[in-house]
Amino acid sequence: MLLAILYTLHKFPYHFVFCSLFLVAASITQKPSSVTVEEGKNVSLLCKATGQPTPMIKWRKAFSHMSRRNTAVVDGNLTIINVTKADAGAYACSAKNLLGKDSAVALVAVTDKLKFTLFPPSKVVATELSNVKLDCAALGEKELVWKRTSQNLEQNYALYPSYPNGTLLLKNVSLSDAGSYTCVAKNSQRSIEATSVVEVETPTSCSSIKSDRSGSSSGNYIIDPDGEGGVTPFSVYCDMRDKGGVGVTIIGHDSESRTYVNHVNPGCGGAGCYRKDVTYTGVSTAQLAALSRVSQNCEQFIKYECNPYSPFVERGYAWWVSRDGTRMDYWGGATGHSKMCACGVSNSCSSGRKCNCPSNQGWSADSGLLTDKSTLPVSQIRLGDLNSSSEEGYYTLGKLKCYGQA
Ligand SMILES: [Ca+2]
Ligand SMILES: [Ca+2]
Repeated sequence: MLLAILYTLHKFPYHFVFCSLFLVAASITQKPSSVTVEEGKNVSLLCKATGQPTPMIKWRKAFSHMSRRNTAVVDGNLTIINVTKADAGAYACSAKNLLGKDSAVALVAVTDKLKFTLFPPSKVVATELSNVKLDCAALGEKELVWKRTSQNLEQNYALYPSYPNGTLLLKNVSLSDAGSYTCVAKNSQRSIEATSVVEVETPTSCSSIKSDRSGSSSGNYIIDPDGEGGVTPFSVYCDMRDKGGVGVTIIGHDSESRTYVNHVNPGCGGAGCYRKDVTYTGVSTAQLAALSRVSQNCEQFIKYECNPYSPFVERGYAWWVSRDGTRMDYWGGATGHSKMCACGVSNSCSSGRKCNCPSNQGWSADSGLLTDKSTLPVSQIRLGDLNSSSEEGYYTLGKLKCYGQA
């Protein structure tokens, strides 16, 4: 009988055999697919076969022995648990019965366990216009992208790293760049995430701009000395070369030119009869006070040139008014000494007194820097008296300069 079957098999197509004898050679109906699997995970390779009699399914690994430690074959499917690099390779499934044999091969590639090797900082506080670098590196990743979540945007969107190692560079950040940035590392099966919250602040002064970005050039910038809330941000000129390049905030005003006063204009009598209010360009007193608080130093140049007959600070005929409205009875360079000018402090006045003005030797001048940042800037200049043809002078008030970080 068996001989007859074998003879028939040899001579006729299988379908004929199936039809006539219900015997069929083993044939694989589901071939295993090649897979990439992460180290530590489990993987199953499927293999199904038909045939009569029911084929036996066996697995083997090409070019090496299949580990018995972490593999199992159940219902013809091969499962490898807790995959290691050593499990990578080609796996062959073979189905066999007495009428024949069929086989199929699948490749198992093993990748490193997906994990971050470098996390981005969880929070970054950046000054406007500075660059923000968010580092991120992962092992076992197939792709690394950054996802942006902004308060102003409805949808997240992907940003590709600026550097091959996964670092995202945000250049010249503005307030709209504030938000969450999520580094997403993916392999073929899953992804992992790490998030950085970026806060963007307006710089507090030109010195803060310079310390954040040493290469900043002189020009107009927006600053907000007291940060969020409080006074509104305002525009200033930053001189990035003055004072050793520390970054000097400069505020101009409407009384910068050297101004002549005499008996015609203003032509007034009495101590401090002439008053000149000083208006700072586009800046409120509160904003100036905030700037002085965050600055290590503030200064303002002040000068008076007088003829021999004009009474001055020493006799209480001239003074300046602080930003909060207080009368200040000293002149530039005297750092608060009552009724004094710079030459009075150094004991070098031409008159031999506390100020050069007025001098019986002709025209003279008193000048110097006001440096008490708690009282600056000058809000008003008071001069007098100027009602006779012999009384005349010129006053000059410099821009407010603040520098250094308090
Ligand atoms: Ca503010
Ligand atoms: Ca007079």
